[in-house]
Amino acid sequence: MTEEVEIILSELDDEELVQQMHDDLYDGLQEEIVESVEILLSRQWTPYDVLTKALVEGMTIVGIDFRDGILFVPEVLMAANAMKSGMVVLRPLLAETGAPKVGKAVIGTVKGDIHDIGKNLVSMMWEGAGFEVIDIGINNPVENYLAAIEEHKPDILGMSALLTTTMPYMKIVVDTLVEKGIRDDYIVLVGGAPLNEAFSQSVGADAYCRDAAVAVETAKLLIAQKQQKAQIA
Ligand code: B1M
Repeated sequence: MTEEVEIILSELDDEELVQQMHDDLYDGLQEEIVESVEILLSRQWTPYDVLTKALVEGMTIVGIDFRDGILFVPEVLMAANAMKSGMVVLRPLLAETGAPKVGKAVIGTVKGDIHDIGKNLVSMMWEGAGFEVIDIGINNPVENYLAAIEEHKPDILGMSALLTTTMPYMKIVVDTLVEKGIRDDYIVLVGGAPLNEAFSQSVGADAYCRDAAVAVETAKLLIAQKQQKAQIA
C-alpha cells in the first residue's frame, strides 16, 4: 500500500512550488492555487510573474492536453476556475498602479464564444497599465459592443475569440462600425489564440495582439499616435 504524502506548499522552494501549481491547476484545485499565489507574493514575486510563470504556463499545459484528448471539458473547466481563483488575488495588485488613466477600453468575447480567461488577463493587464476597462463579458452580439461604446465612449474596442468558428464575427462588428460611420472613432484591437496579423487586417482591425503584454504595448502606442494626430489636425 502506498502512503499519501501531504505536501506543505509553504515548505516548497520557488521552483518546486511553481511546478506544484502547474499540477494543482491541472487538477483544478482552487484553494491550493490561491494559497500558492499568496506564498509567491509573500516571497516578493511580482503579480505579473505569478500570473505569467505560474498560472499562464500551467494553463498552457492544460490546453495542450485538451487538444490531445487527454483532458475533457469538465476537467478544463475546473482548471479554468482554479486559474480564475488565482486571478482574483492578482487582479487588484495588477491594477494598483496609482497612475493617471491613460485611456479607456471596452473589451468582450464575441458572439458564440464563451472563452474568457485570455480576455480577463488582457483586462487585468490594461487596468494594471492605467487604463479604465469596461469588460462586457462573453458571447457578445454586435449590439452589445455598440451599446457599450455608446455608453462609455472608449478609446479602444477590444474583441477576443478563441474558436475558428467565432473569429469571423469580428468582421461583422467592424463592418457595423463602418456602416454607422463611427469606425474611425475607435482603435479596434483583436486577440485570441487562433488569430494572426493577417486575419486582423482582413477584418479591418487596427492591430492583432498576440498576448496580454502586447495588448498593453499596442494600446499605449496607438493611443499616443491618435493623440499626436489630433494635435496636428
Ligand atoms: Co475551449 N477550445 N472549447 N474551452 N479551450 C480551445 C480554444 C481549443 C483550441 C482547444 C483545442 O482543441 N486544442 C479549441 C478550439 C479549436 C478551434 O477552434 N480551432 C476549443 C474548443 C473546440 C472548445 C469547445 C468547442 C469544446 C467542446 O465543447 N467540444 C467549447 C466551445 C465553447 C464555446 O465557446 N462556445 C470549448 C469550451 C471550453 C471550456 C468552457 C471548457 C474552457 C473555457 C473556460 C473559460 O474561458 N472560462 C475552454 C478552455 C479553457 C480552452 C483552452 C484549453 C484554454 C484557453 C485559455 O484560457 N488559454 C483552449 C486551448 C488553448 O488555447 N491552448 C481551448 C489561456 C489564455 C491565457 O490564453 O485565451 O489564448 P488565450 O489568451 C491570450 C491571447 O490569445 C491573447 O492574450 C491572452 C493572454 O496572453 N488574447 C487577447 C486573448 N483574447 C484577447 C483579446 C485582445 C487581445 C489579446 O483584445 C484586444
